[in-house]
Amino acid sequence: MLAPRDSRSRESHRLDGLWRFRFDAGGEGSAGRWWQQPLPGAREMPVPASYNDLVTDLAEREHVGDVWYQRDVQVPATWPGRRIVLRCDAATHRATVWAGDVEVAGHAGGYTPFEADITQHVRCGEPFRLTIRVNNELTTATMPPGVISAAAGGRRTQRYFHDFFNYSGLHRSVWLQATPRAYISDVSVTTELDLRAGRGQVAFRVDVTSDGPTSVALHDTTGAVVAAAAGRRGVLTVDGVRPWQPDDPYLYQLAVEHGAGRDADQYLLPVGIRTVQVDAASLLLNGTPVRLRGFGMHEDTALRGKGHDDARMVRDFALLKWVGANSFRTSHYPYADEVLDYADRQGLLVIDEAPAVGLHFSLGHLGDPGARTFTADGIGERAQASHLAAIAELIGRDRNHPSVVAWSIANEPDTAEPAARDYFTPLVAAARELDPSRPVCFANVATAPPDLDVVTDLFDLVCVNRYYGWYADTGDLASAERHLESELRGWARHGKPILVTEFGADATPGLHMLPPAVWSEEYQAELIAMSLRVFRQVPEVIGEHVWNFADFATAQAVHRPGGNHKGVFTRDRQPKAAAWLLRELWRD
Ligand code: BDP
Repeated sequence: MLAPRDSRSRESHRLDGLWRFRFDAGGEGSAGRWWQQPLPGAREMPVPASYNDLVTDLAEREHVGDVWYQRDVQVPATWPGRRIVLRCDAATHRATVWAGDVEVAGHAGGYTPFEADITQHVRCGEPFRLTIRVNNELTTATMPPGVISAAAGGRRTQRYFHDFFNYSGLHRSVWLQATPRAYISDVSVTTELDLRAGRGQVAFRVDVTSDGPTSVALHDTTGAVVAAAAGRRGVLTVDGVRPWQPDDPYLYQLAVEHGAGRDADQYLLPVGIRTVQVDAASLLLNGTPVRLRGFGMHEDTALRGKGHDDARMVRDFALLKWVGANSFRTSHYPYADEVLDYADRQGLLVIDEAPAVGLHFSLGHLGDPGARTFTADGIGERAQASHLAAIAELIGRDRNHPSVVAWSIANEPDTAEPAARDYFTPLVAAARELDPSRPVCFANVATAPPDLDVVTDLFDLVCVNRYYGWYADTGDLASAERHLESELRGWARHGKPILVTEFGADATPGLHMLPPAVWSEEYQAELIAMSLRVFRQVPEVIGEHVWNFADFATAQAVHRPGGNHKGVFTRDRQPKAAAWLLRELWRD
């Protein structure tokens, strides 16, 4: 799906701000057809934001079920004859949308956009009532999964198997857009490089909704056309190419035109020309081995929760650069479009992850000992269908970003369970078919070491999350060092690049201990230093992503005081001791 980008023929307005809002624990709104009137008993709530940390009542903060958002939207008087589209960047986790009295869209999946053509349901120059019902229930049919049970007082509680708070609401912008009636519905590009010849190639495919001429022109940053072609498919050759690379994230602009005269549509797509390949145990960017330094992150801040915030994003990227990181994983769901666009411009490398987390019903404090995951009533066919849709939406949204170097299709599934193989085989095949140009990976869990894991051979990279020195060998870094190295050598037998996608320790900011002990800033720093030492001993290890970039909110749990404190930055984005250490170790 094409992101909103204004052009000669396209105009878009963010509908951000305060909306009318109401909780609906009993599901009265659907029966009472709340979309047909100004929302009864409404308060105001900001969009984009999670609503959870803006309320003062626990039942509301941890509400399970529907909430309603509503506002009036003025349609510009200048839009007659245009196609008018309503787009929602993220409604977590499921939404139904009404324009006036008419239901125009429904969508499942909390971190990817959806849109509706509302041309027939609105009048130019007049306002209409926009209503969005958002539901945050997680079940064994959703990604991520969860289980709902009844609690005292008729309240329902939501259990889930992932370690971040189930923030809910309209987390990203809602848009009103206008395009020509006959329009460009999709564009995809893949790029190749012949560095010796100084030549790049951009293979393009354009989908349109009507007959008529289609053409593309690639512009450099001065606006000069460096290559052009007619038609909906083809390959542009760029002589004297300036490749996209982390220290020079050069972006061309592909101008796609469809149709003729006043009604022609134009879509403008930033394009970075670069290649990504796996060669034996190396990850090659533009033909050269690249070592990944960075973090698993979260979209998480005080008050806004998972609401997208440009201010947070700019600070996060400034800290990534300050600490010497070159990459991050969008753990554990697709991040806002704005983040991927910014990564393209900043030269950060991204492992882009599907929202498939918590597919492990016996894991640690979140699971039940001995529980099986991949069963008909558990993560079975319904979950697999949602997972497949989530992968398709992730790749459909992000495949044109040069910053994205791999797809991660799950975090810590129980891949020691034999049934995991049948579950994952079609998902990996689908990811490859949707995008043959990037490696596919998943983040392996500690309970599925090399001798128990049943799926790793299906993937291109070996990504492992390991907590030696924290959940295992707690407080004993000498044993942790031995065990970490020995396990990584076990993974090296696959002959593929190994990326350690998680390792780390909680640290309470301001807690200092000599000798270092768990929860102190010193222990977190020492564990990270030890881990980096080990990674440098194992040639197949091509990168390290510390867990986590910053402290973040989780569900209430006895060992999560105010959340997870494995951040090397605090939740308000200030450095702990480990951040200073990484800055020493990572900066070239
Ligand atoms: C891993 C998960 C991550 C958790 C982390 C932890 O992938 O989401 O937050 O452990 O326990 O199991 O801190």
